[in-house]
Amino acid sequence: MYKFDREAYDRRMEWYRDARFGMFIHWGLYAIPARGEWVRSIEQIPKEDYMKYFEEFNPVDFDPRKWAKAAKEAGMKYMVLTAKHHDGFCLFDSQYTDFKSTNTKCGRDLVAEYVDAVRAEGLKVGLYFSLLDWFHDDFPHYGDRNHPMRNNPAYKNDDRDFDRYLTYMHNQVREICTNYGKLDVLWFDFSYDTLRGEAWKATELIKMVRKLQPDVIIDNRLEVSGEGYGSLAAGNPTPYHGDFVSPEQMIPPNGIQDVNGNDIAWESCVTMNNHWGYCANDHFFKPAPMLIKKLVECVSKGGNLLLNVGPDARGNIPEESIERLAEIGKWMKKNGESIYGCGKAGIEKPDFGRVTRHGNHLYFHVYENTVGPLPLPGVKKEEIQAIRYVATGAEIPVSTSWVHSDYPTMAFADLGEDPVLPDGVDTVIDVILKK
Ligand code: H79
Repeated sequence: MYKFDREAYDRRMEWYRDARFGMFIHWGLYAIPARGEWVRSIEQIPKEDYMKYFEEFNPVDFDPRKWAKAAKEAGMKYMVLTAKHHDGFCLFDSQYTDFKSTNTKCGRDLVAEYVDAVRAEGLKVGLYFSLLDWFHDDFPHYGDRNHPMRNNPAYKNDDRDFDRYLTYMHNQVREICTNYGKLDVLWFDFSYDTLRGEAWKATELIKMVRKLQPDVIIDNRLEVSGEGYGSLAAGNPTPYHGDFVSPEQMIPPNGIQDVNGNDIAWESCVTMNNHWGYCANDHFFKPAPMLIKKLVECVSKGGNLLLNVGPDARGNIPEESIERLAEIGKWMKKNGESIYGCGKAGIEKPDFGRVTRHGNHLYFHVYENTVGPLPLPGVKKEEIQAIRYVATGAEIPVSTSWVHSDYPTMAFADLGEDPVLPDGVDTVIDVILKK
């Protein structure tokens, strides 16, 4: 019988809850076709044809120190790199396959260089590992709804040995948990149809992972895909429940609660444009102020944001992403206090923006000017010790204006003439409550 160890859980989750902001990196052979990481499946490309990217792969600009610096400068506290995505190509030197970066022109163990670089910048190290493997002959082909060969009867599943695939998959997980030092996050992706939980021999897998990496934080996708909450939320935790819920390309409207109504840990993974892997023709990047608002939204709902970049075939993070990371970083330097270690405010969301909280500090993110003094819903005048701008520490008076004499208990802040631009994220105020 599995028993959920709340104490061990809270201990290993502490840094992760405080961090709030991480970088996701989708990178592999698919950077060469440059149509996203699902290209082999979407275009139903046979293995032989996909091999041309393996022959070509040579990321001459690969420099994970640059990636880690960009993440750190953006105010991110952890990074998660696709050690292997669904196409099965390994960025690490696996002894169980030839389909790996060390066998390409580049000849390097890219995961090894990555983990060193991330640690050198003082960030937490995460690896993504795909449960699907479209390269492995024993993974379901024909009839599997995600597989590139799903419609081709020449790839019937009859003589496949899925157990052999599981041995392979478990062996590779052992490798990444053994050969790259202490891992902070392990991001499995993903379960679907009958392929979930014990179909992956998940109890055995997790037992091994926990033995090798006792404190690693694991997502919930050994039992669900992006839309599911998993067994921890359902109140009947399996041994492989994972440590956080992993909504994909969405921010949960009210955060995420378990069956008892208690808030639980989650992390939204979100792309900057509309693809995870590098996509040459996707220039629709969310503007930096929008990304900052998404981060604030996650924190105000008690979650993390894992923001993705997709480096190109040479190993460079796209210029659009670099620009946005820098702009976010500028904001984080000034206002990070309202993000790190913060969570739900526990008060109603105001019309003009959002609120995060750390202890007796309520951080009001003011996205647009109010007409008249700024209402602080849920805050009484007599509770306030002081109000300060987060960026400068400058004092903000509690309003004494007659215009809100109808609100004897709710406090208002007097921002005076300070203009907030319609797209603004630069007005963050700290309402310090008396202890
Ligand atoms: O690694 C990223 C994705 O490749 C993987 N998880 C994130 C973190 C993933 N995203 N979605 N899915 C897995 C589920 C499958 C979605 C699909 Fe589709 C819808 C596959 C085919 C249609 C999205 C749209 C992917 C290709 C087109």
